Amino acid sequence: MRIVCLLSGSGTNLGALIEAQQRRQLGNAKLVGVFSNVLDAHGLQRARDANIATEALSHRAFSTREDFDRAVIQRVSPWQPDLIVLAGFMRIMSPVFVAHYHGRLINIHPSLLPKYRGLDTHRRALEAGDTEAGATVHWVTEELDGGDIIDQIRVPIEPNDTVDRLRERVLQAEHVLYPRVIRALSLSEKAS
Ligand code: NHR
Ligand code: GAR
Repeated sequence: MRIVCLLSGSGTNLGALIEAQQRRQLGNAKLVGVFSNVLDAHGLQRARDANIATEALSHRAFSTREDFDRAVIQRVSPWQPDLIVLAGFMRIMSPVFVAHYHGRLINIHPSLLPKYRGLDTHRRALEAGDTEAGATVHWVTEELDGGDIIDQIRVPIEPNDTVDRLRERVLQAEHVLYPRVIRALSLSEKAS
């Protein structure tokens, strides 16, 4: 199963996937390409260090979301992905992109969906007085963070938590969850 990762920043989730692959813990999945909309994203360097092909294209160079999405498809399609994984990818994709990769596109989101779609999830969980937070892997549809849930991981919220501490604890949990989900998907697909 050929995996392409889209990211915008640090790429610690990509790092966890690379490590899982090196430990032979990613089932039949193989990372074949990494794309970023941020030209100097640290995640691109992680990919290069692991000898994974990279492409980058700034959304700022495009006047519409659809034009950007079509350009992303052009960069990504030569890699022939069976699965595209969003990992800290910060651009909402238009229906052009979602339809093209329908059923092959997943995201990791830092909340226990359906709670807290969108951004600023940790602050919202703390302000609500929640006792647990977590992360969710879901299929990507046109509805932001609204596609079917594949798997979740729960993280306790501690009495004197801050946004930064909670974010870090959820991120550590994501590094367990994402490799687990991708391994399971790769093993449930035939002829991968
Ligand atoms: N695209 C679609 N169509 N559907 C989803 O469910 C998506 C998606 C693209 C990304 C990740 C998501 C998250 O996990 C994701 C899910 C970006 C924003 C956002 O508001 C919101 C949610 C997510 C990703 N982005 C702003 C935008 O205008 C830019 C914000 C910024 O650059 O900092 O695209 O949370
Ligand atoms: C992760 O917590 C991920 O769930 C979140 O950004 C972080 C990326 O970390 N995604 C979003 O908020 C998407 N809007 P990473 O770059 O270190 O993998």
